[in-house]
Amino acid sequence: MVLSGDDKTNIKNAWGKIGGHAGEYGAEALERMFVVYPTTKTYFPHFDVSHGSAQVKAHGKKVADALTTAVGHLDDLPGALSALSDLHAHKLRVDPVNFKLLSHCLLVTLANHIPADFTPAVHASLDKFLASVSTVLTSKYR
Ligand code: HNI
Repeated sequence: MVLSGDDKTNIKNAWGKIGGHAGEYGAEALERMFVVYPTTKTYFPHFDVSHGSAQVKAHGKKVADALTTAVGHLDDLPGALSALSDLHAHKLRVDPVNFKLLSHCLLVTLANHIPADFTPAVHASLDKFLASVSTVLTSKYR
């Protein structure tokens, strides 16, 4: 998956629109994932996944911060996400299909919050971005 110059511009612009809401949106995406795809909860047996959970809010912020880091390193996602890649592959062992589910929920969340900016072209660029991040986070499985 190669991000074009236009993709990079679209991704940075869209992320810029999120401003200080990244953590909140990350938590909303997680909540959507847990509600819509309940099997994803099996990775979080130690979490309170109910609506408004402080754990989900805190984890949403972590995920969003990692994505912010990724947006800042679009030319070197493997380098920027190396430690997270080790964690997801070697320790957490999250099945790669789940990354598509979270990515979808992130897109739905963004579409709801920045509808005017969520054009088809921006949607496509964000989809490529999340697919690229997911590829990196699942690249050390084998
Ligand atoms: Ni993920 C921990 C980022 C997808 C299950 N995950 C993290 C952390 C970050 C993170 C950041 C915290 C690391 C730390 O504490 O050092 N995860 C991301 C990103 C994506 C992603 C950017 C994809 C866009 N993770 C997923 C998916 C699942 C998942 C799809 C499973 C459905 N992640 C976890 C689990 C933890 C985790 C489980 C540990 C949580 C905890 O605190 O115990």
